[in-house]
Formats: sequence, structure tokens, C-alpha cells
Amino acid sequence: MNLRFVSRLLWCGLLLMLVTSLFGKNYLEESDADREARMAWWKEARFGMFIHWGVYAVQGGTYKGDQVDGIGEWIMHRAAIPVDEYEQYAEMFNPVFFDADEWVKVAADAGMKYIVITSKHHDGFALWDSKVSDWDVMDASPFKRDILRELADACKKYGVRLCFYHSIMDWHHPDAQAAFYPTYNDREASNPRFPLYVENYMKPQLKELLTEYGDLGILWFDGEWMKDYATDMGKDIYNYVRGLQPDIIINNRVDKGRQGMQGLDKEGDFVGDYGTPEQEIPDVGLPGVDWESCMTMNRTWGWKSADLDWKTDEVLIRNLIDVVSKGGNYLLNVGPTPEGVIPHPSVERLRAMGDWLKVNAESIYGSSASPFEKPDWGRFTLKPGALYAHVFEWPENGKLVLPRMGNGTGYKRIQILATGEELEFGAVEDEIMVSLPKSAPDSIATVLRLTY
Ligand code: JFZ
Repeated sequence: MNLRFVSRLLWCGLLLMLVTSLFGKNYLEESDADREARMAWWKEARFGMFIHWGVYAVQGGTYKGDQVDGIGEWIMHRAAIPVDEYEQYAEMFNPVFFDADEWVKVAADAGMKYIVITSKHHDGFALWDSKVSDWDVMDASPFKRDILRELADACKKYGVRLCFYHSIMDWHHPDAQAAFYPTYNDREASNPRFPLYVENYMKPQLKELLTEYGDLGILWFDGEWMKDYATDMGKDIYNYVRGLQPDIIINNRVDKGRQGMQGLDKEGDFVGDYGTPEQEIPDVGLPGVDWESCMTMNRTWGWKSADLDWKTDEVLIRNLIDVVSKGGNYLLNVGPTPEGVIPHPSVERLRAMGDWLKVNAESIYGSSASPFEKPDWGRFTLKPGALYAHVFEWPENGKLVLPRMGNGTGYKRIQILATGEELEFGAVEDEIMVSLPKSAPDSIATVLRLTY
């Protein structure tokens, strides 16, 4: 063997090692410290906006004049609309009032720190100009504006993190459809071409999302329950996404570990950075488990004109507090109209939440669960140096009994967070008693800061 050949061989080997170390990195092996650093912004943020928007907004829950039961974004399945007919609705998707700046401002004013928008829902329609598809806003609708690009710019302006929801299940792509019309969501049905869809369509689309819109906060996968999607694909996708954006956070629906609506992973070897309870809040916090409850403000995710069943400001604000008191995040949904407008009832409620948060921010952002059980009158959140008592039910006798923090009463001072007003308190047996003003300063939730 001549020397030149040997040296060439060595160089090739070196190059190969370099390539595999660059591209073959296993993101499942991460130190606790690295993981904590990656999750830090998300734990600080606590409150985000979910946005379900796509062609289904055009139907708005109605098909051929009839109200269709169920969540709006499932109408293709619920009303059994054939693919070619569904495609015609995209020709009516022309949200001329869409203003990314206004949307992100609504989120920022509400105190939301990130938005998660449906880059693609189960109907497969892409809200950006995908190079591997004509089933997108640019090629299939008259709107022809890259919705994700405009949102990315607005997010930068307002300091809100941009995140994408992405459906693995795809009712439109022929290689992904397991069950065909009239049912798109048969959990037992199978398509032998599904791996081709993952390699030739899903991954290229993810690559576009991960390389063309700057740093993303989260990739929020969904539709992982379909039969052809396997746990090894989930692990591969997880690594693929982190390989393109190492610091991104990925929800647990990237793999097959999620248990129903409760959303946390079952025992086993599953990837995903956090659990995704849907339309519910866990009863108690779960130490060491990260989770985010996603919820609607009415009953649907995607716009339904007839759904007027709005939650009250009180329910929404208390839900946010309840979630944070158990160590989770709250991802609250809006379903914009086909004209591109966030429904007014949603905007009003978000404004009320923002008003509450402006005064009480300290008790929410970066706060987490306390060691105390949830009291009947409200909730606790905790930060190093302060316990926050969120009083929902104001005591009629003006006395609130609270747990001690360590020796003595454990607290240096107790104040009403919104005003700074100092409250008198003293030890009573194992607990402490605080004297409150006669009536609640905030009937939804008055926060007391207990400095310790
Ligand atoms: C999923 C989507 O199907 C829905 O459209 C919405 O995007 C929501 C946030 O996520 O909802 C689900 C997911 C799983 C089940 C039910 C609804 N499930 O397993 O019963």
C-alpha cells in the first residue's frame, strides 16, 4: 500500500468522524444542568397563547348549512368532507384583516410570553410557503402571505417567543392518510407508505420551520396516536429537531408515551420535554415533572361561529394561578376568524388577564409550587424569598390562617402585592394569622406577599 493511499484513508476516516459527531449527536443524553438551562425561559414564562388557525376557520363549524358537532378544526373528519372538496375551502381562505402585529400585541398585553401557532393541523394545510407542498397558504389560497413570517417578525418586535404546533397526522397527504374518507382518524388503520411521508415530507417541512423563522421556543407536536407513527420515529424526530435547533423545547406528543387527556407520560422509555394535559389541570403538582395545560376559552380550538360558551375572567385568571401553584404552564387558546381577527370575547378576556397580571406579575412569572397543600380559600405560589397567597374566597371575619415557614412565624413581612399595604400578623399555635382589610381588594384573586 502506498503512503498516499493510507493518508487519504486516514483523512476520510477523520472526516467521517467529524460528520457523525456533528450530525449524529444524541440529544436524549443531556445533563440535568443542560436540561435545566434549556427549560429556564419556559419555566419563567408560565403563560402562553395557543393559536388554532387554518382552512377550518372558513367553515367555522358549519357544513352545508348544518352545525357540525365537536371541535372546529376537526370538521373535515367530523363532517366527512372529501379531500378535493375540502381543498375548495382553501380558495376561500382570505383573511384580509390578519395583522400579525396586532395578534402578538394582544398576547403580550395579556402577559403571555410565547405563542404556539398551528403551522399545520390535521388537515395538513401549511400556514407558510412550504417548498415541498402546494397545500399551503401561498399556493392553495388567494391570501398568498406567509403567515408564519409575519408572526415571526411581530414576535421579535414584542419580545414574545415564537413556537409552532405541528400535526404528525395528516389527512391530506396520500402517504400519511391511514383511513380515507369518510373517516380520517381510524386508530387501527395503516398506510405502508407512512415512513416515506415522514422522510420526504414531514422532515423537509420541519426543516423549513426550523431554519427559516429564526430561533423557535417550542415545537408542539400532535396527532402522534396514529398507528403508523412508532416510538422509534418519535425519538428520531426528537433528535432531528434538536439537531437543527439544539436549544428548542419539544412536547411529549413527539413520542407515544402520552396518556389520554391527562397528558403526562406513562412509565417507559419516551422522549419529550414536558407533559401536555389537555382541557384539564392536574389535581396536584408533580415534583420533577414539567407540564403545560392547554385549554380553550370556549369549547373549540379552531373558530366556530356558534360556540358562545365563554369562560369568565374569574375562571381564566384562577386557572392560571391554579396551574402555576402546581408548577405548570398555562397555554390558553384563541381561534381566529376566517377574516383574520381574534374573536372579541377572547380579546376582552385576555385584556382582563393582562390587567390582573400587570399588578400581580411577581407571583406568577418564575414562580412554582409551594410545599403546602392547596387551601380551600385559594392557592399558593412560591419563589426564593417569598410565598404568595392568592385569596379567591375572602374570609368574612377578616382573618386568614396561613402555614408557618420555618422558625417563629417564619415571615419578615406580609403585604398586599398590588398596593404594598403592610398587614399585621402573629403566631397562633402551629400557624399564623393575618388581619385583612374588610373587603377583598380584588374579588377574583388578591395576592399577599409573605416575605421570608
Ligand atoms: C388535539 C387535537 O386533535 C386538537 O385538534 C387540538 O389541536 C388539541 C390541542 O390537540 O386534541 C386531542 C388530542 C388527543 C386526543 C383528543 C384530542 N385523544 O387522545 O383523545
